[in-house]
Amino acid sequence: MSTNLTGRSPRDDTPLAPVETTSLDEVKARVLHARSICDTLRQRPLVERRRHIEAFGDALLQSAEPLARLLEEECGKVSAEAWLIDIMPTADLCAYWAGAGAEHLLTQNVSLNPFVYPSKSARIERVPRGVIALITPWNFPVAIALRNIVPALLAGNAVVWKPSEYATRIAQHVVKIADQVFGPGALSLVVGEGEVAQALLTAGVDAAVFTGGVQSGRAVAETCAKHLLPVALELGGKDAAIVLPDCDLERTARGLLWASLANAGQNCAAIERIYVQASIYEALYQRMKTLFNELRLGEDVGAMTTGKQRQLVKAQIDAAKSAGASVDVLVGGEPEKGQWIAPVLVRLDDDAHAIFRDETFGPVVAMTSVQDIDDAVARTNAHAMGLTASLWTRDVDRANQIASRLRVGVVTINNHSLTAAIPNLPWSGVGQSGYGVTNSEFTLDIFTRPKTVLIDRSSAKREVWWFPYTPSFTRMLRAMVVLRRAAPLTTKLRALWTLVVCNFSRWRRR
Ligand code: TXE
Repeated sequence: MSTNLTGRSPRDDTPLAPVETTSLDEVKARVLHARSICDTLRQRPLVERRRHIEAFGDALLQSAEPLARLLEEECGKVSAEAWLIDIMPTADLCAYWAGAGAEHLLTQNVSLNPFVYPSKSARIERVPRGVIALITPWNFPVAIALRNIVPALLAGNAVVWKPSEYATRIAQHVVKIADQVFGPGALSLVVGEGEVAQALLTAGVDAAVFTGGVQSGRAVAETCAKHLLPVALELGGKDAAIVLPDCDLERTARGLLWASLANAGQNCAAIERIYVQASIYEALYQRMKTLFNELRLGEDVGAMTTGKQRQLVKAQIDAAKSAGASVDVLVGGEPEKGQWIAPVLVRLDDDAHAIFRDETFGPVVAMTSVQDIDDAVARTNAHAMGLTASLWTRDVDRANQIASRLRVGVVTINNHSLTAAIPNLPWSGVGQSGYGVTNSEFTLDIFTRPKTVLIDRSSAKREVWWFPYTPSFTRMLRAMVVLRRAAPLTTKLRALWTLVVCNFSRWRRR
């Protein structure tokens, strides 16, 4: 039986329009329908699919105003961030996939060694998987979803999407636009919580893409393993920023603040651990404190999208205070209504605290000093998650060397948390940050599979390796192995002679 998802706006507790959840039977029906149109989608020429992606991007931008309002109402974003993170990147994303990105879907002809494989040619086609299950979180409900929806549809798949229960109205808006461009059912929606997501995974889909927390990610991985379903997981992060003494202090202070607090810190690539070399620690802290106190809650920093997450972050802040951390709280307090947290700037003597260990996903800037670079690298790499990290220094050569030692999917030098918006750069995690790749041609591995087609135009009645096997054939194989391994020249010449003689006698029998 279907029920309604209800909710209140994180900004001011205003009730949100209820949304009907999808019953488990209806989930199966959506997947069946998606499968029924798979052939049609797959057979659309790539040039037509490219045009659709262009039109989809344009239609989304045409309806950006209502979309931005929904992002503010349903997720509590400040207006600037709704535009900056969820809406603006759509243009680049669709332009990339309609243009250079689509080239990666073209069939590749493969040249084969004509002596070993005479008269043969081969090609590799990128075949769509069929029906993709997409499960997404609430923090960037448009951007994260589109990074998967756009390449999945371009590749010729149908997508059945289970958005976060905290961002369903936004998803409905996106699906309505997709219906107009791709036709009904190419992108379809199922609404509900984890149970609906699990039902989707077991309803006969061909691959799954999940972005969300580690706990749910593990549940998804278990189900996919049971059903041998290919899956890409993008989970959380506990990103570190490493600050060297020769950094540009002003740029670094501003960059660290932004990347810690953008989207109220509800970003898997938010900076959650700042490791500063001791000689610059005090100066950096003082500058960050000044900039921090200039922030405006509600204009620069948005609300927490969920009450659950707000409680979790509050508990981490309280625990840090009890552990003796120095905590600056943004002046002005929190509005009475809504899910607000006044951002905090936390200073700790070491990183053995929950706020440096557990994913925070909230408006917290946490910093500590380190002895040297080796110390900073060791602490960064010690975490079970490894999504992104940044290095702040004027010495780019040195930064490049340090970057190669960091156990993360993305390293940014003198910046942080912008690469996910660049569609031709792969985004992936290490350890508990998941597996699978978002963006770039590498993401096509989850949306397509390579299919090899080999054509033989030989007029010979048999291949040398076909039955019957003879002693001369085995001698020939031995000679081929000798030719492929290190051996004295005389041995190689003897092998070559054997090969010619045996091949000739076998060829005569064709
Ligand atoms: O995410 P969930 P939540 C992190 C962040 C946060 C934590 C939990 O640390 O505190 O995750 O957030 C669906 N099987 N990130 O609770 O639950 C769910 O309905 C299948 C990082 O919102 O992981 C939603 O659609 N699916 C992250 C999606 O999973 C399940 C962004 C994500 O929700 C499921 C968000 C189950 N058993 C939170 N249970 C990032 N990497 O950006 C829930 N879901």
